[in-house]
Amino acid sequence: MSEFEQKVAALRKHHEELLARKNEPLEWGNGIYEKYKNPVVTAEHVPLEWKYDFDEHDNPYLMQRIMCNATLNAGAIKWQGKYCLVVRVEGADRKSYFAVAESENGIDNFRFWDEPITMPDDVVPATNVYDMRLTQHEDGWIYGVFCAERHDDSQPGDLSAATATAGIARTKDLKTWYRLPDLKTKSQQRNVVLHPEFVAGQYAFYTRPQDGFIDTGSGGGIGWALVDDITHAEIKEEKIIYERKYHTITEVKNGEGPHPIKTPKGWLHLAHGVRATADGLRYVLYMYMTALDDPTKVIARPGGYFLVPEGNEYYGDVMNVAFANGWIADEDGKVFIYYASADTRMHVATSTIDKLIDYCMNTPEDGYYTAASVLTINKLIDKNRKTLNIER
Ligand code: M1P
Repeated sequence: MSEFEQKVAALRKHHEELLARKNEPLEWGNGIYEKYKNPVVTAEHVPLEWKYDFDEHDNPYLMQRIMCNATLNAGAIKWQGKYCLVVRVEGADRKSYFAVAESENGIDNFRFWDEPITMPDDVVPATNVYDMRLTQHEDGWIYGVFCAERHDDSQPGDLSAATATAGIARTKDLKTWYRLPDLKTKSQQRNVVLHPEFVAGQYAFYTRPQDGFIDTGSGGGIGWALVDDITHAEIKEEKIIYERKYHTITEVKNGEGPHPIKTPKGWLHLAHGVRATADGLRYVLYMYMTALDDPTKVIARPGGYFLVPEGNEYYGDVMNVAFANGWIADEDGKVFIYYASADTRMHVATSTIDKLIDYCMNTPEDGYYTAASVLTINKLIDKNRKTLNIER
């Protein structure tokens, strides 16, 4: 074997060891979900053929020709019995693209399909696309709704000026995608999600109106809008269903995660909330529930965050960020929550429908004042005194 061939063999062995690595739940969580020891998809998981030129003549040093920066913010779907993530893969050139990684058990051994998704760009071309929410809609299509970013040409001197719009594509097999015109709205939009069912005979979207590319400004929170024609989707009226609030985890902004899961007790929602700190923005995940007969009516609003970056999850491209736009609910009630940490890598946390409903229904609401928080804690202490027969 030549030296080059030996290097290739060692590289492939190292890569295969990473892909085949078993994952284990971490001990001592919060009882609501279990986090796992290893991330499920990292930049190292990307197929070697996407990075290296294996022709010894052209690449004698076996260098990476196309480096990969991060794998994050994946949409998720159970597809033909496999747990599939449509991962936002970000290259060293800062461009994101979508690629499917699948696993048999949802917690380890994720492997990318041979090629990334070639998303048609036959509408107004976008500079960057990311954060796809997948929805198996009752109309029979699987939809991918994602952020399409373009330079804001109304500000020619500002190279950071951009616009965020919701791109829409659909597929029957996650391989061939058909692009539909972008969602037409009055404001910019990110974190737009398609509800899986028709509502009043129309397509329903969760939205996140925003004044600028980063700032939500007057955009009050997670919105909701109905659209009659998905092939020319236009939002005329939008109402806020989960508002931002002062001194909470959603003070700066919030956004719907994946589409909600239907349960006998209501729709289970996963979202992210953002607040400002001296060290920059902090992104955390939170949950809420809405009524089965009215997905805009909030029926459970557990206070505070549900999941935050911990330990190594803090570190990466954008520190202090937990973000989720994909989860999978199995027939047996197990739920796989896929979240990215620090805009860098993908993780899984597992729970069940019953536990998540219990969490939503029985976690005290935010009272919006310190005094209310202390009162809530004291109530629990008193209850425990009675339960445990402890004298005051
Ligand atoms: O960097 C954190 C996140 O920032 C944006 O989310 P939002 O629109 O809520 O601010 C997105 O760019 C997201 O991709 C990113 O993870």
